[in-house]
Amino acid sequence: MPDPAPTALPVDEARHWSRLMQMAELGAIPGPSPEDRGVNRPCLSPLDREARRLLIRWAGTVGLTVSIDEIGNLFLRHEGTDPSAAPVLSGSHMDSQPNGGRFDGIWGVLAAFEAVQAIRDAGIATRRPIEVVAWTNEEGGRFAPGCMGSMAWAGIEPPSAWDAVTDTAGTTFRQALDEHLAAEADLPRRALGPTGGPSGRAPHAYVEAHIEQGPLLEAEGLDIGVVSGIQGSRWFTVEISGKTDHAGTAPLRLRQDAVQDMLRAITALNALTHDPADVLRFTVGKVEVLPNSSNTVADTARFSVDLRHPDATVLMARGDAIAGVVQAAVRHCRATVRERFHALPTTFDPRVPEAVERAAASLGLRARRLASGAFHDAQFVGSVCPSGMIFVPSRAGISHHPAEYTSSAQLAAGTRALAATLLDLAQS
Ligand code: HGY
Ligand code: MN
Ligand code: MN
Ligand code: MN
Repeated sequence: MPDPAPTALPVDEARHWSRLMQMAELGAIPGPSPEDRGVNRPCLSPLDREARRLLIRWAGTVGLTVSIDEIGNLFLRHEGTDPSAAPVLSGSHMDSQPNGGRFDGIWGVLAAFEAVQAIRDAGIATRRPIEVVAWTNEEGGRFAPGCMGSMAWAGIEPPSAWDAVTDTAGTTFRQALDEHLAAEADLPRRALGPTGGPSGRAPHAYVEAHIEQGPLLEAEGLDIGVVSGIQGSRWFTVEISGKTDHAGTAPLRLRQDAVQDMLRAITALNALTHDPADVLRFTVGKVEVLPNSSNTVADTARFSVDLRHPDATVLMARGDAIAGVVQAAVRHCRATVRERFHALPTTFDPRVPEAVERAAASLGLRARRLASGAFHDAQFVGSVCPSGMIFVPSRAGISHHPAEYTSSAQLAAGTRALAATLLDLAQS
C-alpha cells in the first residue's frame, strides 16, 4: 500500500482560476449574466487551436515536453526518475458544445496541468512520468461521434473511419484534421496509441477530472465524486428521403414529405423508449431539413438519436429496435438508420477509485461514489488501462449551457484531490 500522498501539494487556486478564465475567453458567448458567459469552441477550429497553443505556452514555462499524435491528441509530459516506467495519464477535452459552459472538459485538462505543476513546485521527483492529455473531439458537436481522439488512441476505430464525416458547413473531419496537423507541424509527433509515448508502454493508470454535470454532489453538500463507472451510450443518425414539392400546389395525398415522416418516426421512437422510471434517456438534439425553405416540401430530414442506459442489455435491445421502428413509422419516404457510436456501460477498475478515495480522505474532503450519466474519454481509455474520474459539483446540475458553474474553491479542492491521486499512482 503506497504511502498516502502528502496532504498539502501547493495547488495555486488563483493561478488555476485565472487560466480557466483565460481559456473561457476563447470562444466566449453571451450567457444569462455578464459573469455567466458560455463558450462555443468547436473541435479542430481556429479557436480550439488557439486554446491548445495557450496551453502549450504554459507548458513551456513549467518545463513539460509537448507532443501530438495523428488525430491531434495533445500530450504534455512531466518526466519521471524512471523514464521507462509506465506513465500516469490525466486530462480531458478542450472542445465544447455549441452553447457550452466554461468548465466542461477544459477544467479536467487544466486541473491535470495544475496538479503536475503543484507536484513540481513541491520539488517532488515522481518515479513514473505523468502525462497531461487533451483528447480531440470529445463532444461530437461539430463532427459526430464524440470521443474520436480517445477511441482512436484506444484502437477502437482508426482516425480514417471518420474521414468523410462533415460538419454543417460541409467541411470533412479529414480536412479539419489535416488543417490542424499542418498548423501544428512544428510540434513533436508521437505514434497514435497507448505505447506511443517516450516510455513506450501503456499508461499505468488514467484519471480524468470533470464537473459532475448533475445535481447530486451539490444537493448532498459534497466536495468530490469518486466515479465508479459510466452509463452506456449509443448515437444514431436517421435520414428520411422524400421528394421536394411546391407548398401551394402539391396535393397532400401525393407528397413524399420528409418532415411529416420524421415526425412519425420520432413519435414512434418516443413510444419505444418511454421509461416511467426515467432511467432510459432518449434525445433528439439535432435536426436538419433540406432544402429548408418555407414554401417547399422537404425532401430530406436528418435527425440525431442519443440513447443512454446503465444496463447493457437494455441499451442494446432498445438501440437495436430503432431501425425497425423507424421503418414501420414512415409512410411515404425512405428511411436509413446509421449507428455512429456506442459505448457500453463501464465499471472502472477499483484501483483508481480507491486511489481517489485515499486522496480525498487525506485532504479531509467529503466524497462519495457515483456513476456518470455523461460519457467521457475515460470510458475508452478504461479499455486500455485502469481508469477513473473525479467529479466536482455543478451548480444546480447545469451543463452544456452558459450557466454551467463550479466555484473556484470547489475546483481547487478537486484539483488538490487530483494532485494527491496522481502522486499516489506515480509513486506506486
Ligand atoms: O454527451 C456527453 O455525455 C458528454 O458530455 N459529451
Ligand atoms: Mn465533457
Ligand atoms: Mn460535454
Ligand atoms: Mn467527457
